[in-house]
Amino acid sequence: MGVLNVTPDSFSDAGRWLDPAAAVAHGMELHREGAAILDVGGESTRPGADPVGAEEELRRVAPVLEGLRAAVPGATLSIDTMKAAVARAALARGAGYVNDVSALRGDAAMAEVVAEAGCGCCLMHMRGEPRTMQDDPRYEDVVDEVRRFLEERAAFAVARGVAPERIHLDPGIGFGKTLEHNLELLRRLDEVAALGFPVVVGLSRKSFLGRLTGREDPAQRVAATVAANVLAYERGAAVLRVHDVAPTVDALRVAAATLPADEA
Ligand code: HH2
Repeated sequence: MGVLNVTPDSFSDAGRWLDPAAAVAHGMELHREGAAILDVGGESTRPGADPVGAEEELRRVAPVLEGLRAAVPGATLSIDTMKAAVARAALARGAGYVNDVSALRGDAAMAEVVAEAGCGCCLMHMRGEPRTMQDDPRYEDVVDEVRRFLEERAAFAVARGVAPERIHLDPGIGFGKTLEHNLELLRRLDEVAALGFPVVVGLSRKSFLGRLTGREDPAQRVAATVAANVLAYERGAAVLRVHDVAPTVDALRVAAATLPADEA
């Protein structure tokens, strides 16, 4: 899954793809490099980010979705949003996947939109909301809590009519978690995968990798990102959400070739 942020304030690529033509060209490149899914977002969820209204969010993403739908018919277009109105408008423009970091809690109408469309969706764990989520997060056992939360959200989605085979789960690396929480989730990712739903992991260029490597500039965290993604893959991740598709694809080719045949 390639990241395409159409935002002025995302943590690693703020403002780079605000021009729709540049965003579409970047999405085409990510697809050419091997991204099967293009995740288009119009609202930053970085820690401390201010919320954006649905109208502005849609104004940012609509031309990009339309452009990508025409330019890369083979890609699945994902809309990264917590708002049902934005998801509905994105689905009408050819998106086939809803990436909701609130796991259907942010907007009461979201479950119905996903169920009616019959599209894929990603339900992610987040403690609190982006503005406050990094204020001293604490867990008894982070993996256990995340696993229970995701299990409950998947059951909620199914009860609202979302087909179980369309559901992906995401532990929400960096969303209301300390460095140690993120590492514990990656160490024990197999416990999340054991829920039986495909697992999405979004760790690309995130600040915990900066803490581990001393790299302050997110663009300098590509090697750290690739290493962590290979480990996530080996522990059962099915979808890797990344800014840097080409090095990830190379690394996964090598990782897949070295796994036992029935696990690759
Ligand atoms: N992380 C971000 C945004 N959306 N979605 C899922 N499913 N999982 C994630 O880990 C995830 C996500 C944050 O990263 P990014 O999009 O690069 O930054 P921003 O939210 O500042 O736009």
